[in-house]
Amino acid sequence: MKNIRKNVDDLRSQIGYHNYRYYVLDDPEIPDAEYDRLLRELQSIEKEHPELITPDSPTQRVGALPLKEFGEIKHKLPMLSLDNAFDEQEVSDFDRRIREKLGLDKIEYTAEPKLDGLAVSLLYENGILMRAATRGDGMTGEDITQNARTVPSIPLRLIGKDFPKLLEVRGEVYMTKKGFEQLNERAREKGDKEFANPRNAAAGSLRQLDPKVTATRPLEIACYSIGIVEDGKMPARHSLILKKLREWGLRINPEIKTVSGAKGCMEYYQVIAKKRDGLPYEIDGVVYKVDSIEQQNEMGFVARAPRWAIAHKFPAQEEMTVIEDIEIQVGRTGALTPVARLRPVQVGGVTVSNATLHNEDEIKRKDVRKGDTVIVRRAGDVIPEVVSVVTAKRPKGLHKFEMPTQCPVCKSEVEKEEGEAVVRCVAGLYCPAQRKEAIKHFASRRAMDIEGLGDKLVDQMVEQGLIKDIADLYSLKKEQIAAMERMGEKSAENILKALDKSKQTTLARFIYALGIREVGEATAQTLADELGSMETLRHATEEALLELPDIGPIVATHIIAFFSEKHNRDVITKLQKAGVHWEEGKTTAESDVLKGQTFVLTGTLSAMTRDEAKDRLQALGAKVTGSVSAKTSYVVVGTDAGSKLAKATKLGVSILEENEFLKRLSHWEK
Ligand code: I6G
Repeated sequence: MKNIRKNVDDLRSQIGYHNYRYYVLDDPEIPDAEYDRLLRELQSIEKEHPELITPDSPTQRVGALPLKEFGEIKHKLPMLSLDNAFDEQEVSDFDRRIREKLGLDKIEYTAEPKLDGLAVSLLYENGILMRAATRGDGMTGEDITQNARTVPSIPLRLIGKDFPKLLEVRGEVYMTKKGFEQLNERAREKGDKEFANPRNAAAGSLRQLDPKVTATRPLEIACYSIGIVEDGKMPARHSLILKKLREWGLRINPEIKTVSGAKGCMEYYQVIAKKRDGLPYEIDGVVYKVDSIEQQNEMGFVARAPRWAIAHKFPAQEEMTVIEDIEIQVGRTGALTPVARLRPVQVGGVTVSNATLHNEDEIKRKDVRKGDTVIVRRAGDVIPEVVSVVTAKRPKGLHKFEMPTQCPVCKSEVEKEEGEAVVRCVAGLYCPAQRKEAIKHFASRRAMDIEGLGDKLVDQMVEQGLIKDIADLYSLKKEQIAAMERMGEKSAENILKALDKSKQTTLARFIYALGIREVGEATAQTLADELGSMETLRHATEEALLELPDIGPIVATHIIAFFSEKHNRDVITKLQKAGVHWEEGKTTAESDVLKGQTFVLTGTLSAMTRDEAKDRLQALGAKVTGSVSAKTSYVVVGTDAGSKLAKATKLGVSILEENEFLKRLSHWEK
């Protein structure tokens, strides 16, 4: 029996250690299968010897019965809130107040991202998790002990020996963006209600009466401070306390940094703001805390917030407004996209008056109606979207939205392909909306690069019947262009020059410019490199296309469909007759030093734009794509690289920082 007890203790320590490697250090030592084996071994011994089961055993995370309601827990020390700063001035004022009160010139702060989750308190007695509570009203929270036990990154037992006998740890329980997407996808599949955002999903999951439900939710914790401490010593600086917590197996945020003065705080804010979209979790600001605990004590508290900490919030990304209308836009490929015309509202410092509603399924799922009050969200550079309807504010008598059964522009039929959410106008280039978009794409910088031929000009030319297809561009007369709104003789001349210049192009650009569905720049480059001429592409069979690298059945089908239309073949001939030409031959690259190598560019480069870098790499025979996969040869990273860098690291893809990239580029170009 003694041996069995020892074996059980051993297994628990090993599992605890591997949990620590995985969740805290983010550096697992053993494969998942080996971890599962250890856990199964422990489970099997505990099954034979139930008397050896203890509440802190890693097998006991889930098991408690559903509750009728949560019990209450009175916090031994109140769980305070934080004051907010909304701009640099308020951060400066915060720093000045502290310097003045302490009579110091410079203050050291610990800065960390403010995660958008739910604040919790974890109480460890002799290193064992005894109790977990929500913040509640700051004085009394809900007893969520059984639910907290199911969160894998919350240790049931601390590592080491030097922790205080009683230790309260505070932190944020949150859901990653990916976990949230997956949870909502599952909900969608089952027809359940989806969560509006990761914060609600985390709060809803942690406040489930049945711990078995919580256990299925992808929750994580980041610890950020301590509460009550008895019988034990803690370091004298906040940053060192966090380091200690980490040693004991508690997860802290990897972005935490100690900075100096208000200037250091602002710099940190800028760095995190730039990283924000690439972080795997949502944050709504950063928190600065005076690092010295002695200084914190001297500062004390005001009302319910410490004077030694502040949350520097990012501008709100979500606001409420009213949908004044729902319009349908027809895109280049005929896709009908419903767009909400909004009562203009400031979101994160930008006026938003339009938001995408994606497609018919999304509108139905959210039940968005004209006249509804809605939450709009703007994140990073992406198009603002309608997140949800505030149903409590819905006026009586609003009609459900119906997707049109005809193209709103050309009145042709619309169709929905099997398995697709998108409804499309079937008229192709006969539809003026698709024609406009096709011409804009043809003229765009990465395609034929016709400088000065902007969207508004193309709209007018199509509306006035001046151009019916892309080839008509090359027979435009100066007077015709000059007669357009906001155009004159000089600008018309410039456009004619730009049109003339665009006639000399490359096969890859030309293929891309045609706007064949699913044929982006990288695919166009492959087709040009591999097939070498327009003639070969025009006559390529599906089998021949499928032989080419990275061309799958969907792309192949679209290419075949494009060339089977007489209209498309005629336009190409017309363009060639107008003088559009390129050098034919198996590769458009000037050299093949990098043939077979695939690059991804991410972040901001200082020596050149990403487009320039792309052109130079392509000239060396490399392929440049937008997403990282195991097949990527190199990821070139500039400043503020986000998720692509993270993915490259995870997949073990070679990373080239700008300096190294420039060195190699000049070597390859020699
Ligand atoms: O609500 C909070 C979020 C994050 C906090 C907090 C925090 O530190 C990163 N820190 C304190 C001291 C408090 N609330 C009261």
